[in-house]
Amino acid sequence: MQTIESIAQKIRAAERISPEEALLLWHEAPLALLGELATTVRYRMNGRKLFYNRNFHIEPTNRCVFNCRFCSYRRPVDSPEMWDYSMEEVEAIARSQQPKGITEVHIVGGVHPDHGLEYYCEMIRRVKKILPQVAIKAFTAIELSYMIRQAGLTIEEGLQRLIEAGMEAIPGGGAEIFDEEIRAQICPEKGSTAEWFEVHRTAHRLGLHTNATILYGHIEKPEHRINHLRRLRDLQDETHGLDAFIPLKYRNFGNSMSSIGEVPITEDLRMLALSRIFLDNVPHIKAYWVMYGKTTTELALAYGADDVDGTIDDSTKIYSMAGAQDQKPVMTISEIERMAAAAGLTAVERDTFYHEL
Ligand code: V47
Repeated sequence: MQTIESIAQKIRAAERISPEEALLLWHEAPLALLGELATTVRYRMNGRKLFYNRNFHIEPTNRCVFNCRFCSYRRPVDSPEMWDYSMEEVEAIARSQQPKGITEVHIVGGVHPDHGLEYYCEMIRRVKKILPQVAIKAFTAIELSYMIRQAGLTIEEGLQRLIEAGMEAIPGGGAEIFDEEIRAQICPEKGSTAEWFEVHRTAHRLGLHTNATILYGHIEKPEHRINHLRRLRDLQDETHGLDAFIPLKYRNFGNSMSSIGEVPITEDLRMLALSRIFLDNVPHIKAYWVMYGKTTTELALAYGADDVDGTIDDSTKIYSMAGAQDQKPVMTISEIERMAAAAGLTAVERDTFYHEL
């Protein structure tokens, strides 16, 4: 019979664990042991480096054809809180970042009913013209799938056009939870799990690097989380195109699932540690500080995370609207360096592709 100690030995010996073993760890391993094992794997894969980048977000609109139950960001077209930036406003945001040594812009927003593929190619071209040195990581797989299908193209043809316009990487959003039954309850209209995988698999074939996320801490159970990780590990065995995995904790302010509440920090740490242990083929685990807040992010560094995302410069609203502590999210390089030092790590600036700068 399998014991926690025999599974721990496998992890220490760099052997892969099964979904059943991961589930046993989830339910029965002491949190401190998970921290120790995740840290062993993290040192093996990333040494004592803590990665970060200089980045900002552009969120062109919060109009969306979908109405995900967990989303605090979407607004209907007639709401005074709805925004839909013009191309000139997007350009002005890009221009405001010119002097800051930024290396990445992350562009995501709602799935707008009227803006098509060509509109977004034009947006990428204009941002790239203003910030030629900056890598464009743009659009969740769900936004991409929608705009490409609306244009009557295959995913491959649509991605090719975006790549020609200047898109260089795809963020991990839109994954939510891959289990189809849970997904149908929290985001019934949204693009499917199969669509998410089709976009990422095709992107990897075309040479794009992508990230993956999970939205956890709502109505799903530990087995759904492990199954989500298992599907990603299988994809990565096949394509090797995922750079980072980002567990996203469900934040409950201002959306129609608010009554569910939020899971405790101990569960965040379990999620991070099991992600690091299970995804033995994904190089980086990102503790997205904007979503966790800075204190939990610091704890995350003892549970497998080797990346905290970036400086952000108060450019994203998705999490402040969902109840995150930092209503104006900004992280300075010296804050990141202090956080790294407190964890016995060295802060390393990276670009979008994890080249050290
Ligand atoms: O897909 C929306 C999530 C995601 C809530 O790839 C929520 O580097 C919690 O994917 N509570 C978009 N989460 C953000 C995202 C992301 C963020 C940072 C870095 C990267 C990357 C990707 O935000 C959505 C959804 O899963 N989300 N509402 C909420 N109330």
